[in-house]
Parts: sequence; C-alpha cells; structure tokens
Amino acid sequence: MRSKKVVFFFPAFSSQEATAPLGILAVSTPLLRAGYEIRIVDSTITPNFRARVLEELRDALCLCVSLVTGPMIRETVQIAKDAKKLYPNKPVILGGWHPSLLPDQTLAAEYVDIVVKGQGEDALLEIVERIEAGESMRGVAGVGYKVDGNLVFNVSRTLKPLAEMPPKAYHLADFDAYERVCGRRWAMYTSSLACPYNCGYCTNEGVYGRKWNALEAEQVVEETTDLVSRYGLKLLWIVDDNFLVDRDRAVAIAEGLVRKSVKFDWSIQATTNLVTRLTVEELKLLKRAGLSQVAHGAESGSRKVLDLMGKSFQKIETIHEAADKLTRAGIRPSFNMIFGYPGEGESERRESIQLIMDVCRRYPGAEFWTNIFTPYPGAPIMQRAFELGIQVPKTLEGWVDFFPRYTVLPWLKGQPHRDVQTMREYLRVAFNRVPIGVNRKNWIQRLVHGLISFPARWRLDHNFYSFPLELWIKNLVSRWLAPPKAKVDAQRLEAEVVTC
Ligand code: B12
Ligand code: SF4
Repeated sequence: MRSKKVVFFFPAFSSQEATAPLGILAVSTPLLRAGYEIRIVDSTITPNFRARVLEELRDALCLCVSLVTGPMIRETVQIAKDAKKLYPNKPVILGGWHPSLLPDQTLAAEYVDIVVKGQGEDALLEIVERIEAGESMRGVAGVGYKVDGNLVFNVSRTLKPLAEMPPKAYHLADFDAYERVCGRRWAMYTSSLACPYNCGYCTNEGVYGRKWNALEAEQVVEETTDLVSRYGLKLLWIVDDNFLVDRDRAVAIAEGLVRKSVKFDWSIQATTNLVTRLTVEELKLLKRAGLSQVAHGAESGSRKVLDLMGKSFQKIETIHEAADKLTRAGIRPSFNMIFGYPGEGESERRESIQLIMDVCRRYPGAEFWTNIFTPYPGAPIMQRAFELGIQVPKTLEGWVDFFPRYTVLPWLKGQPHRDVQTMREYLRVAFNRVPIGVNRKNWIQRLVHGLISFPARWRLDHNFYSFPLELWIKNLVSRWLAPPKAKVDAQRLEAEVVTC
C-alpha cells in the first residue's frame, strides 16, 4: 500500500513535567516539508495509547519511537512488539539517546528494524523515502538496519551545527493536553548544542561531541518570542547543555528580549564556573529578560569526588558564588547532586550534605535535586563502573531500571542504599523546591511538609535517619489526600501537510 503517513510514539518518561517531545518535533519538519503526514502518539497524554498507535499504524509507512535509557524502554518494547505482531512488514525505527549510544544492542532486539545514531532530521527523511520506494537502507549515513536478520551499520553521519537545522514543528504539539497533565503551559527550546566539558557520568560527547555551537542571539530572540506568543506559553526551558558558553551571546539575547518586551519565564542549564563569570548587573539584565532559574550540575560537595567526575573546571567556591550572585539578581539557583559516584564514601557524602545545608540556609530560594549515580552507556566512567561490578545488560529491555531515582549499584545496595534513599527523602522535605509542574498539594499536605522540614534538617545535620517517623506521616497524608489525576486525552490531529 502506498502511504505518506509516519507514526511517532513517545513513551512515558515517569514525570509530570509533561510537554511536547522536542526530538520528535525536530525530525518531523523535514518529513512535513517532503509531503509526509505525521501522527504523534505520546503515552503521557493518550490514555489508550497502545490502541491508538496500532490504529494509526494501519495505513502508515512505519513506526518511529524516540527514547532515552531507562523506564521509557518499557513502553517502547510493548509498542514495538504489538506493532510487529499486527504489521510484520511495517518497519519499527528507534532514535534518540539510547539507540544513539547503544545502536548494536538496540538493533539486535527482534522487534526493531532500524536504528538512527545521532541527529535524526536528515537520516529519518532518507529512511522514510527509502521505505516508501521499497528500497534498502544501504548507504544511509547514521543508520543501522537488518539484512536477512544480520545487523548492518552504515557510516556515521557528520554532526550538523544547530544553525543548519530546520525549525522544530511545534505546531504538531497538543499543548492543551500537556497543560492539563502538568498544570503549566510550557515548552522546550534549543539554542545551542554540545558542551565543551566531558564529565565522567555524562553521555553528551557520544551524541553531540564537544564542539559547542549555537544560534545567533537575534534568531533566539525572534524564535522564542514567536513561540510563546503563538502557543500562549508561560515558560520556556532552554535545554542547552551549557547555555552560557558564549557570555556575549547570552547578554545579547537578554537585551533583545528586553527590547521585545514579550513577557515569559525561561530557564537555562549552565555550569557554575560560567555563571560566576557574569556580574550581578548582567544577571539582573537576564532576570529582566525573564530568566527565572539556572540549573547547574553541582553534583558533589567533595573536591575528591568532583575530580573523579572529571569536573576539575568546577571549584566548590563557584557553587556558593553562583547561588549568591543569582539570588542577588532575583534568579532561582538550582543544583543537581549525584550520590554514589564511584569513589564516594561516607565522608564525601557528608561533604555533599553539608554543602546543600549550607547553601540552602544562606540562600533560601536555592534548591537541590538529587540523584543516585546511574552508569549510562557511552559515559566516560562506564569502563570503571564495569570494573567495579556493574552488570552490563545484554538486551535492550535490560536497561529499563537504569533510573537515577532508584538505581542500585554493586557498591551501594541493601541497607546503605536504603539509607541514601531515606536521606534523599529528608532532603526533599527539608527545603522547598519549585518543580515545572504546578504544585497540586493541598493546605494539609503543605502544612505537614512545612512542619517536618524542621526535624528533617536536624536529621540531616546529625546524619541520623533511623525510624523515619516524619516520612511515614508525610507519605500517609499524601496517600490519603492524593489529588485526582488530571483527565487527559490528546487531540486527534487532522492529517495535514505544512510547510515550515
Ligand atoms: C528535556 C529533557 C528531559 C525531560 C523530557 C521532557 C520531554 N517532554 O521530552 C525530562 C525532565 C522529563 C527528562 C527526564 C530525564 N532525563 Co532528560 N534530558 C532532557 C534534555 C535536557 C533535552 C532533550 C531534548 O529534547 N533535546 C532536544 C532534541 C531536539 O534533541 P535530541 O533529544 O537529542 O533529539 C535528536 C536526536 O537524538 C534524534 N532523535 C530523537 N528522537 C528521535 C526519534 C527518531 C525516530 C529518530 C530517527 C531520531 C530521533 O534526532 C533529534 C534531532 O536531531 C537532554 C539533554 C540534551 N541536551 O539533549 C536530557 C537527557 C536526554 N536526559 C537524560 C536523563 C539521564 C534523564 C533522566 C534519567 C534524569 C533523571 N535524573 O531522572 C530522566 C529520565 C526520564 C525517563 N525517560 O525515564 C540524559 C539521557 C542519557 C541517556 N543515556 O539516555 C540526557 C541526555 C542528559 C544527559 N546529558 O545526561 N529529560
Ligand atoms: S558540564 Fe554538564 S553537559 Fe557538560 S559534560 Fe558536564 S554534565 Fe555534561
């Protein structure tokens, strides 16, 4: 059957911070321009997503899935198996971070036909054109495929700078449905690619290399103001790995946004050493332009662990200094921390807790988000992690539980793992944090939270986590008073061909 339809599936990513999947919007534009129809089924906003995917697939060319390592693999596997069972001749194509970092093992799954390594805009268009024409994938750069059950990998595709990429197809996103799940109308935006650093736990180099490249300030100003006006967005999360690599560009973006006077909040990710290069006056300018939060990967309060992480570019003083300057500018400083990195012992973990307590007490708006170290394929630390006993999953499904919320490590398991989880829970209640999604807690939950923040701080100061009565009470209250889940169903988008 001749078809011009391509179905995308976006598996749930275990978060209420729901918005349109930017990877899928990115690879959709070249397809739309070439006359293909796009259907996106996002499991977060589509309750009957399995049936919907199969229904959409009936008259489509292929099924494309975007995924990162971890729980997203669960629904990917379900959907891919369902699709192959019903439509054995329609190719299942996987793209995104996990297939890019582990293409061989991903393609080895019997229900996967094609994988794309790295940027997908040009690769997917070529793939879909070949499928439509009934041709082989031979020679399509960046692509892995199967011939008589054997895995074949073409040469890698050269990375393209962001400025050469087409705009993302935001008009395909059902922002109303995302807003109902999340409570806030927001979107992601990319203004630069890659990061000049290479932290041990980070997978960026394997996908985007280390050559930072960015859009010109004028383009960022035009596109962001157009986006928020067009879709009524309240917040843009600029997902660049390190937004502040070019300080002059950041200042020029802020000046441009102030001149445009379109009001919206935006947040960025940046390293503390680059934040502290800016003066408080410059940060105040960014604040006037709408910058509401800067997220940093502080990761540890121990110099030894930071060096093991390959973060010698980050001095611990810059964590304090970033919190100080951002607070003075009225911007929320936000920090991520990793527990359980290889080489971190009890004393180094205490240094991290002390850093958190110290920063949060001095700068009450500051917030910390914590994770358990999770060894991702392609990260520089992986070899060391294997030596330390991490079992490398042998199949795609094996990576489902690689999730920083609960990863269990050979050197952090059993009681010590439970203690770290309890300690992380106390950290969650000790100080306030502002998630992207609306806080749906009612006044009783807020009161309980507020009251137990005092014993939580005492416990963290004294490193005492036995008999966590306050957490039991909090969890009981949360269970009793859990707000009803937002009812959502994504719009059925009409077939359309749009020139972007
Ligand atoms: C936004 C984001 C999120 C959002 C997702 C919101 C949403 N609605 O999508 C939230 C907050 C939920 C999130 C959560 C997590 N994230 Co995250 N996240 C990102 C971030 C910052 C941007 C992703 C993005 O959209 N980029 C923009 C698009 C355009 O680029 P792209 O995704 O690379 O897509 C391109 C290619 O990959 C490819 N492609 C993508 N999809 C497809 C599909 C097909 C069919 C094809 C052919 C090609 C293709 O083409 C695209 C265009 O070139 C990245 C870091 C980064 N800078 O990219 C981390 C990142 C993806 N996240 C990561 C991690 C670790 C997590 C968490 C585990 C964090 C945590 N502590 O809990 C969770 C996991 C959630 C889960 N899945 O279970 C890692 C993934 C590592 C890995 N090996 O998979 C990254 C790379 C960060 C990092 N450097 O470590 N994340
Ligand atoms: S600074 Fe951030 S994005 Fe850059 S390598 Fe380190 S963790 Fe990755």
